[in-house]
Amino acid sequence: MKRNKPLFSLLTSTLLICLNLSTVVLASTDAFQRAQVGSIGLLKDPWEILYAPNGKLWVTEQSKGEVSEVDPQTGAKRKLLKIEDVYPFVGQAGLLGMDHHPNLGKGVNEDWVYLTYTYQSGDRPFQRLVRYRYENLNDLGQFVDPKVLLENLPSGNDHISGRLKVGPDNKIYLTIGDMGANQFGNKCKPVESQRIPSFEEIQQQDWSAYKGKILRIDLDGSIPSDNPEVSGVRSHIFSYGHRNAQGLAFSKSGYLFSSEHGPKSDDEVNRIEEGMNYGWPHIAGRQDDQAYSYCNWSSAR
Ligand SMILES: [Ca+2]
Repeated sequence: MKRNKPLFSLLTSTLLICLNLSTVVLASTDAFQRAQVGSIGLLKDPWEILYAPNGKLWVTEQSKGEVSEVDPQTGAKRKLLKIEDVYPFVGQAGLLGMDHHPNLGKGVNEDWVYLTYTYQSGDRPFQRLVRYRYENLNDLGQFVDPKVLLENLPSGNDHISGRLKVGPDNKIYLTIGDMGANQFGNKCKPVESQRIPSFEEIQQQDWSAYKGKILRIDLDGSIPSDNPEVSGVRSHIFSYGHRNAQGLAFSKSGYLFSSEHGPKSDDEVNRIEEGMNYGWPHIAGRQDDQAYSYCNWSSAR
């Protein structure tokens, strides 16, 4: 949690220590320290950063389609994976979220890493969920044996979201945004965050209604049998009415939280519960009488 302290107090409680040319640590009486890992330019456009079981950082670089291991002490960087068919579509597309199975490295043959990225099919971008196996030979790990779990998911050039977490229930949670519909270059496309897929769409594996949703996915890509029914239809959808939920985290007690970008205001942190509607595009932030009103430009085509 960020604590607000007067600037003067913060300055007087901090001590700048230079460890070496590439590392600067800002020590303070606070519980947090800030350090620069490696040189400027070490990473191009990092999108997901997580701790691997060996204490190294695993980082996705969005436009390069690469996953690297970075030593948080020295900044040494080593490539683990390059995904060749990542589609560097303009805007927010590319290699996005990543998480690993909680049992990775525990010797129980569940050394799985999950990633989501944009690819091209025909002339359109889509999002894909893939699984790799982490193989550790002589302390030099690599990602091998790719397997596509789910594809033809909505993608685009804006508000793709793409945050991915493996929950304590061993399900994959994946955020999919509203694709920036109803604004800027996408102003003629309607926001579909409230659209619920029909039974027939799900039967036909048509995932086009997944825009503006948080998905809950079995580890093999299928629809969990205990997912909520929304308007009578069970699908990968766990919650809906989202704009651009780029943050996803589980608390120690198992609650799922998500941060979400608002329309120039009303950024949100939500506790995500199954089957719930989080309001977009009819409500931004709290439901109140403040300035936000939904102007559906796409309906004026
Ligand atoms: Ca909302």
